[in-house]
Amino acid sequence: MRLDIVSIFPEYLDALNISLLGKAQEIGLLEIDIHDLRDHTFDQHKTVDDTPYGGGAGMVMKPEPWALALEEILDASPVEKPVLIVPTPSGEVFNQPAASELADAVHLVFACGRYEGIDERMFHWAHEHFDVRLMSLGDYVLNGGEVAALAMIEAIGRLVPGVVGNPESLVEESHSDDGLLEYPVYTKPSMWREYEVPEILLSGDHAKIAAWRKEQQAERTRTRRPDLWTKHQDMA
Ligand code: 6GU
Repeated sequence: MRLDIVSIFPEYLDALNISLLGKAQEIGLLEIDIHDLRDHTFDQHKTVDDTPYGGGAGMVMKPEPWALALEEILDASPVEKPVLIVPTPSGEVFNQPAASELADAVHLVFACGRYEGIDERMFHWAHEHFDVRLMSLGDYVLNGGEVAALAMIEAIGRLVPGVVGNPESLVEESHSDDGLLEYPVYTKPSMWREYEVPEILLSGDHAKIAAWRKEQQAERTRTRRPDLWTKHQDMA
């Protein structure tokens, strides 16, 4: 999978070079390129924003540097119409099904905006060249799209075949198919600071252990995420 990210703070994306995604790049499963939006400006101050028409607080990102940066990426794209993800709190919710769908893409481009957003005309232009997806991590506000892009890229990247060494670790996890949260896990020692591991996990009875874990998942989901619990019950 190929990923291009455009930002005025390219250093934010340095984290993509460590751990699992860093390794995935080394072995050629992911090709990630970071682009500095300011490289597509021509004035002394590398201006990327201006005051909003109609007034109001904050600054708006100018459309031209975005179009130039994205055109350069389009020219090198392996596909006709890449996916353009624009992280924004006013987008559709990014969740595990979205990550799973996007993990099938050949080329993803992230446009990380700052300030009060990007001039709306950039989106009209972008729709002609990209499959544009405005996506939000949830109902809270970050200062810009960089941290959100990091989160989305990690969620998507780990679903690309080969990125996670043991594909079984993708199966039994929160927000996977059954819609339940993960069960609690324990490791050695069996007694730690007077806290014991639940006896059933030491029993060797795999059917009982599986049943106990399911109960734990149900109880956790019911108490922590009543919204998911309702959905899970509707599924059954
Ligand atoms: Cl995707 N971007 C920003 N700026 N804030 C957010 C977000 C995204 N998701 C939640 N809050």
